[in-house]
Amino acid sequence: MLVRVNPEVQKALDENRPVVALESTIISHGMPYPQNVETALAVEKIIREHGAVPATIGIIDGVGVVGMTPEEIEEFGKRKGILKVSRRDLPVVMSKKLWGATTVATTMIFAAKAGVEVFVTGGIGGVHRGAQQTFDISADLQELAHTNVTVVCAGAKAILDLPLTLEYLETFGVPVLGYKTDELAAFYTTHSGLKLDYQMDSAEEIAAAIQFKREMGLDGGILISNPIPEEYAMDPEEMNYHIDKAIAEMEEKGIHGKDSTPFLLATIKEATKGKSLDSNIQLVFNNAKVGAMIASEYCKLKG
Ligand code: PSU
Ligand code: MN
Repeated sequence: MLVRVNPEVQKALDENRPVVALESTIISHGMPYPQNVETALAVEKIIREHGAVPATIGIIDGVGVVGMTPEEIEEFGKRKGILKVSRRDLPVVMSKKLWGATTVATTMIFAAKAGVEVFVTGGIGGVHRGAQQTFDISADLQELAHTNVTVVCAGAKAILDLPLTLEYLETFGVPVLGYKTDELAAFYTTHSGLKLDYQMDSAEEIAAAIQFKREMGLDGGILISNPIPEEYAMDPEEMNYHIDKAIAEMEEKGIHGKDSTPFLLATIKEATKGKSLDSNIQLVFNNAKVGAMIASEYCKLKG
């Protein structure tokens, strides 16, 4: 078996009711226990309250699970040694029947396989600062280029080179739509200073754009940039200070490849004494609301 779809999720899909996919790297590598499990379960609740069925995705004994049970989510939050699995890791983790946390890229892969159009996360991977030398560009961006899933995020962290990330997405034909703003969101902060070409003011407008992309056969994802609510946003100057320090420490320690993102996230979390964790949780909640609304509108258009 390659993919196991939760019966409740399958039933919703069969009846053209809204489903929202969620990733598991944010659980196993993005937040500490027990906040990771509490957040994952609270996000699912918000999605239900907004009329959609949540489908948290992860790999259990080599099988892609679309719609983990609360017990499975709890286990994901606690268990040691769960691998961070992006596209290139997938064949090995499946053949060895391991547990794996799905990144944005692999969550998109399983969501698309199951027929889930909308996926909610916190931040996506992107072009890292210094990528001109290191070639460190997240596989998330290539997945957005090719796989038919709409990803709702709060932009990307300034650990990345945001202008280059936008250039990359443009080259690969990925629409980036600002929800109620025409500025790219920067995860902890509302403002990135980067202008987006398109502002969308309702879930209905976004659903229509998704439908045209699908009907035209323009394969690939759509990225929705939904800024963190102002009251939970962090001070950009303080964040940039911590980010620069974390990047310097990473270079000093020679950390690279798939360990870069988790290292930077953990270091920044330490440096802000958990303040960043609160923001992180709130922005995911906010994305869950918007994602459920988009999934609902898209079902109406299809139906
Ligand atoms: N950015 C965040 N939080 C995260 C991640 C990124 O702010 O948890 C995770 C996501 O799962 C994303 C992955 O898909 O890191 C990107 O890792 P990499 O840069 O190695 O592709
Ligand atoms: Mn990388």
